[in-house]
This record gives sequence, structure tokens and C-alpha cells, in this order.
Amino acid sequence: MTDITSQTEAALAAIAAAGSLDALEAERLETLGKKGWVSLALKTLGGMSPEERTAAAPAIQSARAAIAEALDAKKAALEAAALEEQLARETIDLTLPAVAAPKGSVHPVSQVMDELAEIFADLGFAVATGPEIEDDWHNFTALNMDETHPARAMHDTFYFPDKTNEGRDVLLRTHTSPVQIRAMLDQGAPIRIIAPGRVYRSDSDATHTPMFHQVEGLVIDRDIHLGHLKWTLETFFKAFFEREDITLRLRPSYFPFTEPSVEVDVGYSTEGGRRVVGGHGDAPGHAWMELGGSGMVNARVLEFAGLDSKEWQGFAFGLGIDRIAMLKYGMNDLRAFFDGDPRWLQHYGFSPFDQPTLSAGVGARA
Ligand code: FA5
Repeated sequence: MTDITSQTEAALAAIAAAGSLDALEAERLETLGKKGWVSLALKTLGGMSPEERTAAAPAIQSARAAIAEALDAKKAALEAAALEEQLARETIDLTLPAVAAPKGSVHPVSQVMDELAEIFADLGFAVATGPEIEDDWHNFTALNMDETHPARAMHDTFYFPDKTNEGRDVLLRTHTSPVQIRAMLDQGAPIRIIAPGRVYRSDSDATHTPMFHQVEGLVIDRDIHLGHLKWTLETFFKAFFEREDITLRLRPSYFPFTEPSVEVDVGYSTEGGRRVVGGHGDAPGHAWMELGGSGMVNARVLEFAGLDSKEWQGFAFGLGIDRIAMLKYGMNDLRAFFDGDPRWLQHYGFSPFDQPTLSAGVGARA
């Protein structure tokens, strides 16, 4: 009995003194391990008479319980200390200046998309999205361009020759206008959305690339007219170019999905070889530049999208994002946008810390 008591005290002292998990494991093997003295003592109970067992068992069992508890507590303490030590060793100094980190920059197209979303959000527009791999029903048919419509040929479409989706031809969307159809089918009316994104046409020169960006705008409600369209675009361009002297010209045009249709031109002048937006396009030294298409949504398009055209009407517009980015930030070759040249990005890119906000001015400077 005294033997067990003193052995237990020695074991508890050794456990308390264990300086590492390895030392603790050695102590566990010596006591509770298969050949440990506590396990061996427990085994001797089997060979005892019932009276002897009743006398000997409590001391052995309480020794086992005390040692097991001490082992668990010490293990938890050693593990916590190891974690503390690791955390202290692996500390990151957050006070290091950020300039020491590798430097990236935000592409002007991403920057302009953020600016667009900020300005239109302030006018009550939500951002909608649609797939870049579209079907010809959304991209053409529902926009009032049936299979034989000549406007389909004007879009230089990339088709997936071996693919169909529920019998529809599959293609890379040629404009963001199919998002109009998806938004109307999903949300019904009234509706007020913009849809920025990538579009694709097989077309390439200094002002055209096979992939480019558009932003679609769509407003459907009761009593919407062309005046609302002009006000919306003018308000947007004034905020975007950060000048009050923006003059827009709506030039009669044709799109199958709008009626009437107008092309949106903006007045600009040329200063030091750079185009600067502002002023009336017919004023001396000024000219007009096309930024996109727009018009009142064709009644047939509303019907394709499940809306009653006697109750609802609205306007839509589609602007070239790359073009307005070039104009705002003074680049002249669209192809450089997509070359991925780090020197170009270094020059024209934006700081990731420079989020456009209306209060701080959406026109961040590179
Ligand atoms: C359209 O794509 C119509 N979906 C716009 C629209 C929407 C009209 C809603 C009415 C209502 P368009 O093909 O003209 O229209 O293209 C619109 C703008 O995209 C152009 O003004 C131009 O700024 C830009 N754009 C067109 N093709 C290219 C290209 N290959 N590279 C860069 N920008 C382009």
C-alpha cells in the first residue's frame, strides 16, 4: 500500500517536471503503458482472492486515475505552450510598409467598371449579369433579329459549330443586350439595371478588338420616354468625365431591338494630340464622337421577354467601356489594353487602394 502511495507520488512529481511531450510520453509508458507498473499492478488483481482484491483494488485504481488525470493536464499545458511558442516565432510584422510588398495595379477597364457601378448605383441602378457563352435566342431572336435578319450578319459572330443548347445555336455573346432579356424574364417590371461585361466579335484594328467590353443599361417602367434616356446618359457622363460642359447628341439610327433608335455622340476637342471630352461638337475646333447605341425598347422585345407592351415601356443603351476608358485616361490604341504588357499596366493602371467613390470623386488618377 505504502509502496503504491510513494510510487504514485514519484510518478506525479515526474509528470509535473516533464519539460517536453516526449518526456511526458516516457512517463506515461512507465506508468499506464502496457508494461507500466500501474498496468502490471492492475493485472495482479485477477490472481487475488475476493477479499484481497477488495483490499488492494481501491489504492491501485485511485493511483491510475490520479496519474491519468495528471498526464492529461500536463499534455494540454505542454501543447498550449508549444502553440504559444510557434505563434511567437511565426509573427508577421503588420507594421512593415506596404511598399515592400510586390506591386500590382488595377487595369483601366476594371477601374472604369467600378466607376460605372458607383455612378449608376447612385442613380438607383442594380448590376445584372449574364453568360458570355450565350444562345442565339437571347443574343438575337428575342432582340427582334430572327434567323434571316440582316443585322445578324453585321455582328461577326463567333459560333460554337458543334454545340447547341435545347436546339439553339451556341455563340459568344456579341453585345451585352441579351442581359436585357434575361433580366426582364427573371425580374419582370419595373426594372432599372446596368450590365457591364465582356463581348466578342471577329473584328480587329486600332479601335476594334475581338474581345471588348460594353455596359448595357435598361430602364422599364410606366411613362418612360426618350427625355429620361437623355437625362440619364448626360448625368452619367458628367459624373464620369467630372465636367459640367458635356454635350450629347442623339443621332437617329437603327437597332432592331429599339424603336426609335439613336446613337449617342459626345462633343470633344483635341488638345496636344489628345482628345478631351467637353463642349458642343459643332463649335469651332470641336467634333462629335460616337460612344454607343440606345433607344426605346422595341415592343416586340418586351413581348419576347414576357412583358405587356401596353403597360410597360422603357429605354436601353449599350456603351463601349474600352472606348470611354480611352477617352477619359488618354490612351489611343485599344489593342494595348489586352497585350498584358506590365510596363503599360504600370503606366495606365490604378492603385488597388484607390476605390472610386462619389464622395471622393470617381475619377481616380493613375
Ligand atoms: C450594340 O452592340 C448594341 N447592343 C447597343 C445598344 C444597346 C443599342 C441597347 C440600343 C439599345 P454597337 O454594335 O454599335 O451596338 O456597339 C456599341 C458600342 O460598342 C460602340 O459604340 C462601340 O463603342 C463599342 N464597340 C463596338 N464594336 C467594338 C469593337 N470591336 N471594339 C471595341 N469597341 C466596340
